[in-house]
Amino acid sequence: MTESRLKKVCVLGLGYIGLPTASVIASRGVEVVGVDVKPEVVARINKGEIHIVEPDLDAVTAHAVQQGHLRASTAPEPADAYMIAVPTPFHDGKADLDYVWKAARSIAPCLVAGNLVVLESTSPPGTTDKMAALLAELRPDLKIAQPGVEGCDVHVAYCPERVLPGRVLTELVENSRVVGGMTQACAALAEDLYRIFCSGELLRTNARTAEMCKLTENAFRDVNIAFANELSIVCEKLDINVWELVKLANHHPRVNILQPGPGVGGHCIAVDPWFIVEAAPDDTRLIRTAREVNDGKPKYVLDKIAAAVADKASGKRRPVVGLLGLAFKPDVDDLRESPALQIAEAVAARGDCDVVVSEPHIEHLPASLANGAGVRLTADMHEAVREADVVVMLVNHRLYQTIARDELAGKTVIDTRGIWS
Ligand code: SAJ
Repeated sequence: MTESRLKKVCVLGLGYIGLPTASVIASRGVEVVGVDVKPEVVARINKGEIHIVEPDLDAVTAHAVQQGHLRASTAPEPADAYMIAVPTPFHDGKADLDYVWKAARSIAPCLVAGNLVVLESTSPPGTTDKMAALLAELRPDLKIAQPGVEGCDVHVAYCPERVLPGRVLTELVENSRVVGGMTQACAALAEDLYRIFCSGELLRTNARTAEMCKLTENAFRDVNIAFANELSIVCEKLDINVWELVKLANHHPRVNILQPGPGVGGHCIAVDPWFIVEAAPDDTRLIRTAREVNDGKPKYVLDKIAAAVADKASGKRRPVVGLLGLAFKPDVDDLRESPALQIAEAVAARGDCDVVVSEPHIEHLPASLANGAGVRLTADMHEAVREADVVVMLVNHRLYQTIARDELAGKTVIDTRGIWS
């Protein structure tokens, strides 16, 4: 990697994206100040510890802090480049950009000529333009980049993150990045920033296209998972094994169907397509329907569980439902927007069955389940299977591959991930 013009970087938001990004840049010997509004997060990072679960991130962060390259703070300070990686939640059909505006307001007093400001947070098209306009309003003494107008004091760009939780450190470095500059010069300076740590291709475009590119990638995946989920329902009606079907169809050189599941979770794929729907509500029938298909899948699974519980109810004792997995996808501990958790909450609320939950990546049940009568977490997945009359496979964690077929004998099995198909 070449010597960068950018010697000090300020990263705003030390969450699932900001913290790994700050740590990786610092690991290249660049001075990094990570900023977060939560004092407890700042204190922890300054001790060389992390507050999120991501393979190997603890060691990279600890080393960067020990070497003096990474510090955390609750307030931004002057730097050469600012990266904004704050949450952009979606409420009531609208993207909530408050954290972006707060972050922009917080760095405005620090800006000097020659600076670069990059927005990484998932955002509706046009957000970077609005952020630049806000900075221009707050700092009339500086020429802040505006779309397509070359010649500025402060460069502005949009560069979406694209890393897969669980593989963040590898993908941060190896994935190609779309670098959307307000101007050519902005894109060139942003490219310098990403070259510090990124070995993938850096693909230049304008900010608006880069914003849409991020949304498009996740909507593409959502639409394709919806196709698989719809197929799984059709196949069940037609008495066809969907997993075998998908495997066979994928032998065609131009077919690549994704895997059906209990629904789509996480804070990206289940959310980002709505940003496109919000931007063009009358022209997004497919994207909206895909969201509805995926959001409808937990209810479909719940109906199957209800039928199985009714079938097992004998009058002598309450049937036991064994739920395997709560996370939003395999091999992570993240329960946010998890369809498995949504299903578990609804089963726990039924009141006509006991529930044994296995989730190898957590130590305590989340609050939404912890108070339910007849719900308990076990660290032993085999026990969850052994005690259950109805076994529901919700998350195909690698560890579950050790559950033998014999253990399922005599039980009603609802396998939403096809691991026993
Ligand atoms: N899922 C299925 N079937 C599949 C694949 C996934 O049901 O065949 C489900 C998962 O179980 C999970 C959900 O979809 O509930 C999303 O999981 P994921 O692994 O597809 O994606 P995320 O949310 O972990 O990360 C995505 C990635 N985007 C794409 O692959 C296009 C990642 O690269 C992005 O950086 C991330 O969103 C983000 O932050 O936007």
